[in-house]
Amino acid sequence: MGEKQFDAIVVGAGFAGLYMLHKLRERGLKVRVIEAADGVGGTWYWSRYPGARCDSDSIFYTFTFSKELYQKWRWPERYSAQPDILKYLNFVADELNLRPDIQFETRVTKASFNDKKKKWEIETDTNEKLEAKYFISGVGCLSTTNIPPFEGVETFKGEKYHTGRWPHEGVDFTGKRVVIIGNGSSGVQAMPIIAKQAKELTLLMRTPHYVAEARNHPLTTEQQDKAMANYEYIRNAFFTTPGGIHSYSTGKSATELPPEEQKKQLEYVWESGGLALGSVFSDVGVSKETNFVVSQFVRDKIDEIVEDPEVAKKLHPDYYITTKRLIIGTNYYEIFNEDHVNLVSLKENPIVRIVENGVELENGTIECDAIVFATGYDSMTGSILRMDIRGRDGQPLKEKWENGKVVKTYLGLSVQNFPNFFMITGPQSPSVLTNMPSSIEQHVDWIDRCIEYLEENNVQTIEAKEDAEVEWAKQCDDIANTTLFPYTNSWYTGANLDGSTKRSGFVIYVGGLNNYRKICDEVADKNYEGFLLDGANVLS
Ligand code: NA7
Repeated sequence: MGEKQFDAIVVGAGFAGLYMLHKLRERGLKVRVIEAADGVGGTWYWSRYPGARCDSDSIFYTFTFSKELYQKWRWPERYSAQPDILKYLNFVADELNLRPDIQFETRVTKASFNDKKKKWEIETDTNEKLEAKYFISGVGCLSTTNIPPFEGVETFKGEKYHTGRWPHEGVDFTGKRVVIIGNGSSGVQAMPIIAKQAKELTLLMRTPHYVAEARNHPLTTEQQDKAMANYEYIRNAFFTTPGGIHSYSTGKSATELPPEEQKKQLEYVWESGGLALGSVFSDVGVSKETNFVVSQFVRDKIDEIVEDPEVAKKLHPDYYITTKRLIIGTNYYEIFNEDHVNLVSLKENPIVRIVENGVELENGTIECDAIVFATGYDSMTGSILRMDIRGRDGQPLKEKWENGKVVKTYLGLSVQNFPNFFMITGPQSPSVLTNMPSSIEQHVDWIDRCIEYLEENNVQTIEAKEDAEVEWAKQCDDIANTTLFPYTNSWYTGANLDGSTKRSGFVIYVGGLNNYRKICDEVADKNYEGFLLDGANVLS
């Protein structure tokens, strides 16, 4: 095999790319990971905004495929801060000696399937041409930043930042007037920290969101020891739970409980902190009655915390709780009691344009020294489509997916007409609703097992069959339609992006990681049912 020829090219050196490299290399394959940054980490390399922190408990937000690796690392806090996750991924890269097979500071620009050679030809922004049998995307669902096309954005004379591309040296907002646009997880985490420094902080809010208290705290040595001893319990969550994480639940619908018991349970999870508002009752995602009980509880909490009733009312979310990702924050609602923190509802007072000295709203201009865009990502498909991926006959993936508007995959893993192309945490998989490392391990293990099968049976190519894609899209839609998800516009449907990229169909499998895993395993057990295999020893 030549210097530029590989068995597999993997894009991205975050959790996904690192584990994929490890697995395939253990299988004896020649693998190269291509990574745009100058270090490992993926999202956790770039997202260095103040307060950046994971919203899964750290003892679950970690690899569990190796007990030895799991037990070698101690998480310092209940929810890991970005620098600690980045340290962890560097530790993993060193422990598994992954760096020699990662090419940093390189971006894949194009990948085309050559039907004659049955190989992927990969081009990079460093003008290299590489060849591989397998082309695997580990680019993640939330990595291509979205700055909405506000008129005049280039005319602003102050500082501009996006939370997902924060300067590595940090930013000092002391004495500055700061406007922040966006109150998703990133904005909610950043605001209390920025508020401590800034002379004035104004949130321009399009949709109020539900924010549960994190109750983050350092982990004591005793708690860390317990996590190590509980390795099997933690690993088990990756396999048996819908979210790949254990979360407190009564196992009952709120409607089965008297109001005082509902309140007691909700108070308990509010005080314990974290994502359990979404799991305390079994049917919060499907029953309007239960959903109302939980969402009203949060609205009541907002009224208790925020002193000005007008401001509190503006902060009231009105969509079904958990149909957008529940946000985990620390002292978020509290900052609105501070005199120098202002809230503008964009529904009442929309942005007209960005001007030299601030943001012009319908009812006047807010002057500022810095604008923080906490406006999220071109989610699910943005990073995949940024690469010019071409399948058989040069068909661009962009064309097949109509620029991200219509996603067609089988299991979120494979695409018809794109042989030997795999996606880790791709659209139409459950990943964004889960603890990411749980989904990543499941995807990587499945792809690895598939490649083992192909190699052992001398199969040249594998790809989704067209009818399997149609059926999978239908399955994703059908399951979503039994829940409250379709009632809410969210980035799950691409609705946060302005312009042409709104999607049809539901791009997440909402049936849970545990069920998804079973489906994927059954497909493999049945010699890759729904896939077209082209090779010597198997019948497709
Ligand atoms: P999110 O969750 O996508 O949040 C983006 C925020 O930006 C959200 O409040 C959006 O409002 C707002 N936004 C987006 N476009 C606009 C425009 N045009 N005008 C005003 N406001 C806008 O991204 P995050 O980075 O916070 O979090 C991403 C994930 O990271 C999160 O789910 C966790 O998994 C970790 P909207 O709510 O759409 O009205």
